[in-house]
Amino acid sequence: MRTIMLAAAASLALAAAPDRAAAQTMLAAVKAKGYVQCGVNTGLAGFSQPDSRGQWKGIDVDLCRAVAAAVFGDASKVRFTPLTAQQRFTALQSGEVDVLSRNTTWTATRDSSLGLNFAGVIYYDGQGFMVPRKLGVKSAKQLNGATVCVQPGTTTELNLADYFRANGMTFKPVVIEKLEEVLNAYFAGRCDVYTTDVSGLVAVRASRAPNPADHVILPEVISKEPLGPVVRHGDDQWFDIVKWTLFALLEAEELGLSSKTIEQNASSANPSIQRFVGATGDIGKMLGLDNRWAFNVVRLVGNYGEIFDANLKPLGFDRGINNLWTNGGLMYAPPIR
Ligand SMILES: N[C@@H](CCC(=O)N[C@@H](CS)C(=O)NCC(=O)O)C(=O)O
Repeated sequence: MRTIMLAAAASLALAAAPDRAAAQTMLAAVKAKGYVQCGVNTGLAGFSQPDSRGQWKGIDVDLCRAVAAAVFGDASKVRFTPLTAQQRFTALQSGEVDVLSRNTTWTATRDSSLGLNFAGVIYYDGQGFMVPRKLGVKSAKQLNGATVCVQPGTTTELNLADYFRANGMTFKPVVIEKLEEVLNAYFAGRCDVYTTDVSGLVAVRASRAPNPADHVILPEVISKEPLGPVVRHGDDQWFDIVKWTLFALLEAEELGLSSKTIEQNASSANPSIQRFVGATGDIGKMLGLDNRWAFNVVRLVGNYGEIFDANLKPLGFDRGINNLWTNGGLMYAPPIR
């Protein structure tokens, strides 16, 4: 009896083995092709947008570059796939991209039934409304009957309906997939209101409005929009790599390590810094990476504060709740040990 059961277990193990052997890990696949394929926004200032030389810039882009730095010790080993809100999840599910880093809100549905894992939060946001100043609107509560421009496949569309229903108001949605076209519609006056994440409103007003002062962002923030990088279900090691790369950006800021100082500080006696730069411990190895993974992230891309200041500060963003927890914000990395 025992022999039969053992034999049965062995044949089961044998049957399962070819599958396991055939399935290449994400890390192995990324290393084999030589770059990280990263899904980004089609063009949102401060988050991901090509500059005049065609170089992608923004905090979401820098997260992709940081993953490349962690994996390859080279932040340039990354390619970008611009995706609309509606295209993004299919692109990740189908394997067209290895990571999606595109102002995407962490929700229960996306994290479960869409087959995805959120690696954390790179920017805590909330949804708001922008209106032309000349309408004289002071509060979202005055928007009853308004025509509202919105992009499909977003949490924005869902929150918009909830908010108007909850406040006993009606609205006429103008739903347009492409960012360029939805903005053209709003700036041409085809809608009274443009709604998206407040970060999107600030970025769009600063970078696309013919005259930014002609538009006001209303005071109401109607939702929670924790934005962060996403991977597919099914490869925990890759999930860990993206998650800890994001944490490394935060931890570096907390430890006072920046792209400018990390080489000098690498010899610091501080045990947390020693572990961070890979002088002690085997954190990199545990992730399947070089022990200098986090050192490379900061040396080549910077810490979270540097990335924020380079990309978002010039557009008028302040740190607010995106400050480190030690400065009264929500940004907090678990211990790298
Ligand atoms: N955070 C929301 C909204 C994300 C979103 O797609 N926002 C629009 C408006 S700012 C956008 O980024 N559009 C750019 C594009 O379609 O490329 C979500 O995850 O659903």
